[in-house]
Amino acid sequence: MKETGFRIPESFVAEENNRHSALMQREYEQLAERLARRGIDIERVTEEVRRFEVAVPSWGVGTGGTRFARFPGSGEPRTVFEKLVDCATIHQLTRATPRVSLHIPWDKPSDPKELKDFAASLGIGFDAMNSNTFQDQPGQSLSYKFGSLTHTDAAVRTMAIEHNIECINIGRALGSQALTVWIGDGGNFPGQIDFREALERYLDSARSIYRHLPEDWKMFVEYKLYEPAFYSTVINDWGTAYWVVSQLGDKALCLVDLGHHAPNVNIEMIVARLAHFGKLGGFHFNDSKYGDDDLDTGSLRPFQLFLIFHELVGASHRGESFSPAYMIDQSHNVTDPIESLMSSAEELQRAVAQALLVDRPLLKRYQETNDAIMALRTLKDAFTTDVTPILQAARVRNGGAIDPLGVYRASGYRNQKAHERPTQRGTHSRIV
Ligand SMILES: [Mn+2]
Repeated sequence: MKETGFRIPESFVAEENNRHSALMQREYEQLAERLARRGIDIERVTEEVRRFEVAVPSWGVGTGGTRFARFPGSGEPRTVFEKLVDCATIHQLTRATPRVSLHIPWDKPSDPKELKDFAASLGIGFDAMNSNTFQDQPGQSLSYKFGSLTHTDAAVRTMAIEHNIECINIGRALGSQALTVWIGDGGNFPGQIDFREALERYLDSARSIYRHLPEDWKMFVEYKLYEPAFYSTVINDWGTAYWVVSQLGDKALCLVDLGHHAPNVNIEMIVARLAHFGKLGGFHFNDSKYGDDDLDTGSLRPFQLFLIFHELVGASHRGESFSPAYMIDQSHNVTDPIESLMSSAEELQRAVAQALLVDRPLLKRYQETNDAIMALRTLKDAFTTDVTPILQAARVRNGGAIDPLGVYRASGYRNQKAHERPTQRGTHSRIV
């Protein structure tokens, strides 16, 4: 078994929790009283938050970078094993991230069984597999420069299909149950691509992958407005993705990456539509100011995140049987990636808790009487409630830290890793 190096001792987490537990308990009781006056049972909310889980991306624990440069931090993971140790630390303190979303070939295991056992020894598992046909790998016989699953050359399409099937096979060995497909295919000039034929080729290729999907697997089709194709992208929006997954079959679903839309797009309504149509597969969470997904989840638009979870809670109240896969997909350029991922998991739990506080019967009445201002007020009453004590209680009850960031910093984890991991070999950390 591979070495884990330094791990934060559980006794250290317990000691840190002890210092905060009296205050936490008092604030939890105060919030319980306030919520009870609104007819809300705090315990019901806390238990829901305890059940919320989000996957972290293997590529997210290294410093990302931009098109211009990458400034590595100290103690960055150099291997997939070291990445798993960092992911396990995030889960140890937050108890909200029990699975890792793996990227192939950046994190291709030489022995999937060994990697699975190592992850299990750390108390974590594997979420959706991510294929990569948007860049060429060393020694690759053909190039993806002009596309992959939609390439005009059938030989390139076959290579891309086979790579996706390889991802499924590795994922099966690891215990994963989903494949996320994102392609960069598209055109950079008007006239370069025949829009219709490119999409038809995508569907043909996707069908070949879908045929290899195990019975208990899902295939997520991820769309993105632009980049690297700056004029036209083949799978550019939710409508196109919806058409594709509808053609493929029941196991194919749409994946919503929050950063993959034009500015100001109403993402919460896209979420409502996909849930309505039974084709919402999952999320890549992040935040964005312009046209990319480089900001931490909830760092800029927490209200939008709340509105998305408000739609999800609404869908589950209607009894619709769906369980979206929640994953974080963000690049960390100036922060310690572990701190960013822990904070992002907490912001997601916060949005879940706030969404559970919405007085839905009241909102319904305001909608039916067309009272717009009171409808907004009903949402804002939930959104502006400080649910921090609920998040703290949920973490402690799950065995995590009251203050994950505080414990992480006090533990000296990063300094320990800086000693253990002295060399900086090419850590792949991009956004997809
Ligand atoms: Mn993504």
